[in-house]
Amino acid sequence: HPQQQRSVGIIGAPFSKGQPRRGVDRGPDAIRAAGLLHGLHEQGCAVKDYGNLTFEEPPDDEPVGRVKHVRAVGSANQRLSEAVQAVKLDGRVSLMLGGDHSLAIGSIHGHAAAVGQLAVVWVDAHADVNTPLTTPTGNIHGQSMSFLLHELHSKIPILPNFSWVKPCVSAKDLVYIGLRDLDPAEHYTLKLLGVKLFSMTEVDRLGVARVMEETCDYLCAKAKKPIHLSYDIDAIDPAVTPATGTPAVGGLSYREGLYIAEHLCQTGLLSGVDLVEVNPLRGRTKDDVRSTVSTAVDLLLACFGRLREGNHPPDYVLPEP
Ligand code: 4U7
Ligand code: MN
Ligand code: MN
Ligand code: MN
Repeated sequence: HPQQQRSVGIIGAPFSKGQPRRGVDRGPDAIRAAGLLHGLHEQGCAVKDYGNLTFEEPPDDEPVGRVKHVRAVGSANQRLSEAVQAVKLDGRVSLMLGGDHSLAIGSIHGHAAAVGQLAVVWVDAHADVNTPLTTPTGNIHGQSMSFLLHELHSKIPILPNFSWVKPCVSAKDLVYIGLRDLDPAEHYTLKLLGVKLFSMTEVDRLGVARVMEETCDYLCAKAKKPIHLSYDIDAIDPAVTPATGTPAVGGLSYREGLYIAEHLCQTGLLSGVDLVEVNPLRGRTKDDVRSTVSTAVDLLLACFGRLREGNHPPDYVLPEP
């Protein structure tokens, strides 16, 4: 495969109110500071950085039932959805740097609003499919997919600042990879809807190469829909990426994580990417943070064409003596 010129639009989303720990809002700047743009340029991507979004703090954002910061999460995601739509209308692959994983609501909503039906690949230790009525924690970063799935529409209560959210993903167009920490209601839901999933058990059984082959066969069975990749850094083992809010032992290796990104890039169908839950204030040491952030950058470079076998520009010629 000759490498094609990829056009990327970066949106920073320094938002943390989908979960309780401070610091995840520093993810976008940490990932930029670790050389993301330089790396993308170097591998021949046309990059436009749309900068960081700013978010309002709605007054009196009291919990609604168990759910925390509903109004802030709702309005932040509405902004993000519009920003993603603008990137797609500019003809670029949208790259959303989080921020917590509640941001997938706006990112996927905006992506679908711009391009139509999507295939979603959700790489995460967690399924993030609690509804506002099943959430054990009240944190919306554990509920994002429930707002997006057509099949769960009737289970979602009316929430302030969420009226703009319309479900846009069918259960058959969703694949999970890396799962290992699900709540009972989430497991019930995924079985009820027949969602395709490759938990860490399947990664162990099949190996990552077969997981990716089966993922793409499954998603491309009928039509080649644009792919939205939502990558939670906690999918990777916390030995490699400890600086995250909800680490879970027994995760993907660095190599498995990269393979997923390389394979999805090679489909030529990647149209939107999220990289979320990098929290530079977590982790015990500076090296913990460095390793987490540089892994995030490596995953993203792989999403946009970097191969471990090496790359060269399409017009490369050997110098004549
Ligand atoms: B992340 C949890 F209860 N399931 O709902 C919840 F264990 O975006 C965790 O994947 C969610 O990091 C983790 O709060 C959300 C919990
Ligand atoms: Mn997540
Ligand atoms: Mn997670
Ligand atoms: Mn997490």
